[in-house]
Amino acid sequence: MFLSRVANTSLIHQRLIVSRSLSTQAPKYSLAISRQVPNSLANALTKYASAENGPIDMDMAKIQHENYLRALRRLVPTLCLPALDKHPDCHFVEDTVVAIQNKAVITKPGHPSRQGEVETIREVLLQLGYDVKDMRDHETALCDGGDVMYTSRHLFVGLTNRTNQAAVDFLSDSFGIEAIAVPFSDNALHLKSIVSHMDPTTLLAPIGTVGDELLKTMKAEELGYNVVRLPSMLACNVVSVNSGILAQDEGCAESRELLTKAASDRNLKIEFVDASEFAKIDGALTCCSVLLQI
Ligand code: CIR
Repeated sequence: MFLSRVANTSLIHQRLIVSRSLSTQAPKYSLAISRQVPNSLANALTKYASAENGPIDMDMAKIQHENYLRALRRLVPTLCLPALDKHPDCHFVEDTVVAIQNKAVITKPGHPSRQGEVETIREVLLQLGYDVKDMRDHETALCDGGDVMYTSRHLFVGLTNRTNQAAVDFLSDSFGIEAIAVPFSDNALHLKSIVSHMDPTTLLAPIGTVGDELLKTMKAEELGYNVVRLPSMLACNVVSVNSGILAQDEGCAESRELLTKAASDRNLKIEFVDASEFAKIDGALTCCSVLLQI
């Protein structure tokens, strides 16, 4: 009893310390991790993408992934791990880990076919000297990293078909940051399929009720976020790294124009990459890398 009270007090204290250090400064990333596209990609999971997009074009997917890596490497050195052909979604590395400063939580992805992807990521993070916690040690927690958005000011976690409340608690305890759970209607795969951040005070969200509802649930306005609204939901998923933005070249000229202006207003370089093959399997841009501050 006494010990557990001491443990609780120290946890609260730890959280307060971390909360005080949350800042509006964008983090400096020193490394990104990605993974090659597996030859089994055609068997990747898909639920939300329109069937009209047609089947995966394997050659095009590999070209798009290479272009993504080339663009990312202009912003941060990027390690590309070998593909795991047994796991058709393995290059969506974002779902396997959440890393903040020197701490990392290896997730237990919400779909069983993805759970075997995490072990190699854990090994890499241990090699890099990370303080690693493993969600697989928890009985019930499930989480895809695509549901976790850390803006440097807040840690938002979408409650979806892939991520549950036990994971929110696990992340809060592991990072010493009170995570904000964001209940979610079943209209996209992950939180970051709908909203992402350009910098610590700017969010991107789609115009329309899906965006309106999500921003309200996140209390984005009360928490002091400026929101850039775009006509295309796919365009709202950007990788924000080291004064640069990787955005999707997904055919919506108005979204492209609004993003270009928003980036220039914030002194951020912006580069557009085509990820249309990944959109066919519910993937976007953030999902293809994990950003690290080692
Ligand atoms: C899946 O359903 O798990 C994959 N086909 C897509 C994962 C995309 N990940 C992400 O946006 N973080």
